[in-house]
Amino acid sequence: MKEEEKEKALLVGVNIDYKENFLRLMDELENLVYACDLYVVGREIQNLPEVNKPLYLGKGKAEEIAQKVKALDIDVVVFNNELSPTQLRNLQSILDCAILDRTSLILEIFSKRAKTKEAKLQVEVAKLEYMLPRLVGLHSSLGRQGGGAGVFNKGSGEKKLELDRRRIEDKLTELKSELEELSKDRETQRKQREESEIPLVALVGYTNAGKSSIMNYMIDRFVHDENKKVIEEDMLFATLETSVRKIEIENNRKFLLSDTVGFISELPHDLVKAFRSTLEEIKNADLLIEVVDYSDPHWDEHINVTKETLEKIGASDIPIVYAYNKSELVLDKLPLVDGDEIYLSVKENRGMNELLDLITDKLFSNYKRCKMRIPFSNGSLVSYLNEHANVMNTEYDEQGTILTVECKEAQYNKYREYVVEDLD
Ligand SMILES: Nc1nc2c(ncn2[C@@H]2O[C@H](COP(=O)(O)OP(=O)(O)OP(=O)(O)O)[C@@H](O)[C@H]2O)c(=O)[nH]1
Ligand SMILES: [Mg+2]
Repeated sequence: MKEEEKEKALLVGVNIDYKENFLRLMDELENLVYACDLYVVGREIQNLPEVNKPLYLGKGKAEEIAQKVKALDIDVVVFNNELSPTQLRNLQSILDCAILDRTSLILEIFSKRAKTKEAKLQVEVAKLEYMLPRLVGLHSSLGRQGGGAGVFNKGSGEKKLELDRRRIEDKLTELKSELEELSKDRETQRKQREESEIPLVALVGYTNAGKSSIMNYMIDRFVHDENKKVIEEDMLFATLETSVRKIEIENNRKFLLSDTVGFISELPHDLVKAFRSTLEEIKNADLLIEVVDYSDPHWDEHINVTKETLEKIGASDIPIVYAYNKSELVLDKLPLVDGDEIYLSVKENRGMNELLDLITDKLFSNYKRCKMRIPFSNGSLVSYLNEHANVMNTEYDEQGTILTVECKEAQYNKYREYVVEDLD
């Protein structure tokens, strides 16, 4: 979309007690606004010792902004925090234009990007949950496609409140049960995966860090199927769904790799709740690859946010490998490996072998390596092991198939009778 065609947005933030990371959050808000296809015309910042409860801002400041909205013909005012229902209502009557807060902005982006049925449902649930307590302030309509929150409608302030709480609640119940059905399918898939005993590795991290780029690198190198590739793009929240791919590297070693939604500071609670089943994939991983955009001066903040989000979804006990990506922009010497941390660049294909070494080391170091001789009469075990363990070599003698295999301890114990040589 051309800039002049975009709706015009004014950013507003209250800096309480001169918070250190305030400007960073405002910059991030600006990126979110761009990701929402709006055009930023300016920023208004007020320093306050605390938020003015009924109005978020001071009254004078709010009126000043209202004049600016008129003078500059601004379509939407975007607030840096989540507004309470009262604040939203009061601001609406003073500003008389569309209002978004950080939460509804993120919801709006998610709703534009959602492609799969599940993602669409999840976003819609989160939007309705957000709307419910704010009905009076929003003057919204459910009639728009996808049940949009309607906060975008210019002049929506004059619109009559068309929706009652009851209708939203009914709709929520309906959507949630649809989601429940979908998440059952996902659960079945997950069980099958678990039974397959192939380890699951999940890419996690802040939005735009390069998770999908790493996923695509692995697909290019090991899957050789363009159709299996995922979207990677220079914008916040390019990925909204979970994709899982089976990656088979040398020695017949294999693992499942999942790529999913990125995190951001103050990710709306309702959204995290609604995306529970999408994020579930992370919870079940054997290993996390946390991708960090090391060229971003605030990379350490991003690590904190990721840590908090992982805690929220119950995934904080899983071992992590840190992949400091985009390092070519800030470091001369690449790659650099330091324990479980690696500085690399997917874009320049530097450090990817080292990353794979780290992953395989983490995944398979406690596997048992041995040679098994399996009688020809038990051909099904040979295929089982090929599917569910890492068969590194296959030979035959007159008594049966001899597999050089790397497998879980449980598998080793179960098929011990066939072991002819331990290799560890
Ligand atoms: N300079 C540089 N850019 C990179 C590198 N890796 C990825 N990128 C770029 O970073 C942007 C984001 O990459 P993605 O892979 O889509 O990031 P993501 O973590 O999946 O992002 P979300 O899905 O939005 O959470 C893209 O424009 C990539 O081309 C790298 O090593 N160096
Ligand atoms: Mg992505």
